[in-house]
Amino acid sequence: MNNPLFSELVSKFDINLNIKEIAAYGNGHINDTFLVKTSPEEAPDYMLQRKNHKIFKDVPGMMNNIMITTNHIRNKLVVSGEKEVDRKVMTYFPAKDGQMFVNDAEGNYWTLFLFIADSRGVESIQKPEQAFSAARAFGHFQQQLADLPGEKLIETIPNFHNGISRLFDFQLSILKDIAGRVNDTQLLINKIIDRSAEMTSLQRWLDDKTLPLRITHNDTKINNILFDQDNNTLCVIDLDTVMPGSALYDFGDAIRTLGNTAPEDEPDITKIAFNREIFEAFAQGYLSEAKAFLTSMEINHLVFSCRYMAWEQGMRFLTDYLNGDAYYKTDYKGHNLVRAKAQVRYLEVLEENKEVMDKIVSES
Ligand code: ADP
Ligand code: GN1
Ligand code: MG
Repeated sequence: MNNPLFSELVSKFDINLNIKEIAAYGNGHINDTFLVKTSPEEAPDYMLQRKNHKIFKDVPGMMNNIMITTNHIRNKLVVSGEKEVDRKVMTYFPAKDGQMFVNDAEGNYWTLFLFIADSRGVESIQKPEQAFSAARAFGHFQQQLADLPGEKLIETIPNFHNGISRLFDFQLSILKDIAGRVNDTQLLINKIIDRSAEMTSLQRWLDDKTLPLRITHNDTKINNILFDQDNNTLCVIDLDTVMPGSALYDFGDAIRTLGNTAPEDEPDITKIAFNREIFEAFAQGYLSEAKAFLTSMEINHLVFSCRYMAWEQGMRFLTDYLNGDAYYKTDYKGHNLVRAKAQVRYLEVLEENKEVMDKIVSES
């Protein structure tokens, strides 16, 4: 695909590129990502990404967050003598007008960043060693940001992981029932509501400061980390949701995809089981980095956080289904319902494995 519109957008960035080809890339649920291949062959490639401004309502603020975060990490990498800085942190490029994005005629926001060569994102992990290094990378990312004052960052999506406000939105979608889907999903709705008193406690602990607010990634799905060809982790990507949050969100969200033997949208829920080995490796890798700065309250709730994130995500998918599929990209009719059912089943699986998970964390 060599759409002249894309080339024109790229030309507005403050960088001279010899474009060979621009093609759609990746399978994120939110943004639209394109790989900009350049010539000669050995020249770096880039990614052109349309940020979803319906979801991220303040794209300039979000890009400011990303620049503060990446500059902070970059400085640390330079000071530590890292040789491959541009492979260990994302590099965004400014437009010719100095802004970190370019607007098109329809008011969309486009950004340009360096494509990290010889890297790959994965949708699932089979090897415990890979889970260990992914966990270390997420833990290390939190640690790199531990001394960055949180008030510098905006909330790119307000109340993103706030269980109380997510529950409110869910209840609103049930009341409105705009797509007429409540009747058929009542059982699933009940499973979520039944757990709400326990699950909303995470937000209450943040509100009363029993849990500390840190700078967290907030979207630690396994495909938001890049590996090299030898399965070493390179870089944490998809920084749109980096903002103040709980360390528990990042641990729990990673286990949401990693601890599950099936994909998050598995239609056959009998395939959903707990991947004990991967969980163990992840807990060990994460704690090898994070034990140094986590409070005992956080460590004691790592297992709870896995259930919390599955509950929250199941509720978010179901809310979107009830709202007529307005938020997540879907591949087929009913995709969000399949996702919601799979998350709730995974939540039950996590409940069944609570003791074994507690034991692993206490021994890690
Ligand atoms: P989304 O928010 O839609 O998930 P991402 O920012 O995660 O979008 O990008 C989509 C995919 O593009 C990622 O899963 C990853 O495979 C790839 N990707 C993103 N950033 C880079 C990068 N800097 N270098 C190489 N690949 C990348
Ligand atoms: C979205 O952008 P992506 O695909 O990495 C979502 C996450 C969800 C995830 C579920 C900004 O992540 O919160 O956990 O889908 N991102 C946003 O797969 O809502
Ligand atoms: Mg992503």
